[in-house]
Parts: sequence; C-alpha cells; structure tokens
Amino acid sequence: MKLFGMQQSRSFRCLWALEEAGIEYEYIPVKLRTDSGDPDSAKNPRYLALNVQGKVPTLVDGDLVLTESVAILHYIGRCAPESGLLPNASMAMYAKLDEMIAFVLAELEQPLWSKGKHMFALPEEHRIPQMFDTAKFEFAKAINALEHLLSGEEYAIANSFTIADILLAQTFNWAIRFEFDVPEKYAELRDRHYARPAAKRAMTVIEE
Ligand SMILES: N[C@@H](CCC(=O)N[C@@H](CS)C(=O)NCC(=O)O)C(=O)O
Repeated sequence: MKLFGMQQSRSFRCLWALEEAGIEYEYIPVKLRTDSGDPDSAKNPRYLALNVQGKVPTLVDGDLVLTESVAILHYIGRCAPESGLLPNASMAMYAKLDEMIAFVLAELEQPLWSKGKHMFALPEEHRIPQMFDTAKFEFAKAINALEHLLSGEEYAIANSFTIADILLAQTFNWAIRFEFDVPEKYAELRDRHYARPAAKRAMTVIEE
C-alpha cells in the first residue's frame, strides 16, 4: 500500500492505523502549499489524478484509490482483522462505533477545520477572522455532547483500541495544537493513546 500524507494532518490517522495493523506500506510526503510545478505538490497533475481535491490523505492499494481518511481507516481495519482496529463486536456495538466516527467528523472536527480554513486554508479574500470565536463556541458544544457518548472507560468502544480511538486522539491533538480549550481528561486521552508504540512509530515516519 502507498499512503500519501502530510505531517500531522488527517493523513496521520491513517499512518497510525497502518502501524497498528502491521501492514507493509510506503509513505509518500505531499506538500500542500506549493504550486503545481513542484513534483511533490498536491496540486501537481499526477497527484490530482489520484485525489481530485488535491488533499491528503490518499491511499493506493493496487487499483484501489481511496481519498477519505475514515474510508481508509475502515479499509486498513478490514485488511488486518487481527489488529482489532475494527472490533469483533455485536451489531449494536458496531452501530455505536459508526455513531462515534460520524460524531467526530461532523461535530468535533468541524470547528477545528473551520479555524484552519479561516486561518490558512482558504484564499485570503474568503477568510473571516470572526469565525475563530464561533469555532471555539461550537467546539465547546461538541465537547459537552461527547460527555454523553463516551462511557468514560479506557476506550471509546468495546473495551478495546479501535479506529474510533485513533480518531478521537488525533482530533484532540489537533485541538490542542490549534489552541482550543481541551478539558484535562481529553488531553490525557490524547497522551495515553499517543504513547502507544504504533503512534510513536508513525510520528518518527513524519519526522524523517
Ligand atoms: N474529508 C477528508 C478531508 C481531507 C482534508 O481536508 N485534508 C486536508 C489536510 S488535513 C487537506 O489536504 N487540505 C488541503 C487544502 O485544503 O488545500 C478526509 O477526512 O480525508
């Protein structure tokens, strides 16, 4: 498998999952803010042929090309069932996993991405700095809702480490880096999961 990614962006969750799964892979760093003439740029036509939005991550496995991080997490989990990244659980437990993943993407991550878009990702003329306060407000609301979704045990779902834990930990890492107010227990959740050997190995890959 080949994973195209950029540092601690959303591609990191896929890199981490590959390390948890013990799958052989090649990691190809992509540059997001260079122009199309740069062969490593996400705007280069060769990369755009794989990922039409010029975003990361992209996973290539033979003829299969995937460009959504959560689809990639599911694929990695299915390729390595013994990893437990997708739990061997009841229908109801699986539904809770899907719920948590949808919540992280639709509610918890959105304010972070709003801030990112209005800080650096959008063309300057479309950036609205007042969005920062709105993002902070929405993140706090999502944190309150999360209290009701998490059982308070060690893992998000099924008493074992799954792709939902990777998503939660990476999203809190993102929130901390973007200076959102992250309650201590979620900062601890981030620290605990980032201390896993697979997360540390993934971190060394992006630091190379
Ligand atoms: N829904 C996509 C979002 C991918 C995405 O927006 N990636 C960001 C980095 S975290 C990106 O490549 N942004 C480039 C840009 O906006 O120009 C996923 O989860 O994979």
